[in-house]
Amino acid sequence: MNRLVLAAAVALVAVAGVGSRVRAAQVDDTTTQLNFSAADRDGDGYVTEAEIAGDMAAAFSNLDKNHDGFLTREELGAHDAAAFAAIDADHDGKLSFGEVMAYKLKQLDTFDQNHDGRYSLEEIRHFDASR
Ligand SMILES: [Ca+2]
Ligand SMILES: [Ca+2]
Ligand SMILES: [Ca+2]
Repeated sequence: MNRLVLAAAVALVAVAGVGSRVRAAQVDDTTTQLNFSAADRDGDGYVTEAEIAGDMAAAFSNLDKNHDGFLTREELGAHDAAAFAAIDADHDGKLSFGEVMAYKLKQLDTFDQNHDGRYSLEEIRHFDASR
């Protein structure tokens, strides 16, 4: 369970583009597959938006140290200021879960190649390769 939450947290940090040290370590295919199977909760071979939301909620609450429903720069640690600003849609200096989800879904959207609203491992591989 801890490993799953950690994987989700790493995925969130990587997706958020914060923590450049994490991102500098190339996402290898094993990591992609582990993250994918962790996210594919019902094991049907596709990650849906609902499954992503579940995954993100776990990662989000893990990072939200003071549990106020927002992630601050302090809570995220080392970060890329430009990436933070890109996610912080209302520019209040903190990230709501809605902002993080919207950002992730927007990023993922272009990789939903057959536009069925879910992501296969192959589609996620393209996503990871693009980062
Ligand atoms: Ca699934
Ligand atoms: Ca917080
Ligand atoms: Ca905000």
